[in-house]
Amino acid sequence: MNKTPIMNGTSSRLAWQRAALLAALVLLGVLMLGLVAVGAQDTARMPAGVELLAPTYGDSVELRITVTLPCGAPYMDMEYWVVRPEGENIHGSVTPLNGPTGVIVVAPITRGLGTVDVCVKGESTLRKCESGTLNTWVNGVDMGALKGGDANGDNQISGADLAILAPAYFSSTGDPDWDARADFNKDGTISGADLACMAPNYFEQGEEAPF
Ligand SMILES: [Ca+2]
Ligand SMILES: [Ca+2]
Repeated sequence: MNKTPIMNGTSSRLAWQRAALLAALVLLGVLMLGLVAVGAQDTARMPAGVELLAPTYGDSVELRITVTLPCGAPYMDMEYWVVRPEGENIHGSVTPLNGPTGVIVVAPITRGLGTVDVCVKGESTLRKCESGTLNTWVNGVDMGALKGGDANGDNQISGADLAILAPAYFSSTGDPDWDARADFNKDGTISGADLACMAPNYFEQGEEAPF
């Protein structure tokens, strides 16, 4: 007779424990679903963020102008022009461009793909122009070797340049008759090497500046 109330009490405690366990499991389930949902949301956001950071094709490109300096000169001040049918023209300088083969990097170019005209002139070279294209992220145009001997920088090689070289012949840096304008190969002396740099181009004229 005394056992029944005890059994009823135990049964009741078990029922409460089961109900509490069930409630805890339901709560845990809700929390887990929430975490999965937040994770999914973050994953969904990531590609959009990456897309926004990446430049769109054609918005910003780079032009690399390769120039071979005359007579193996190791460096030379260089001026460059980039002409485009659409978008702004570009005019700049590199002082000095390191050689004997140097690369002028023009970047970023922001608008308009297609053909470009590129001209370069070294401090003692004739101006040279070539065509290039802006079709991809990094574009190259090779100007080849520039012709040296323009001591006075007027874009032609003539008696006026020889008249600068002649009085400085056989001089070295620091000598009273030294004239850096005639040191076409930039070796610190004015010698037969500079005359040989100038001679094949005598009477030649460089291309006109595009703007
Ligand atoms: Ca000249
Ligand atoms: Ca020299």
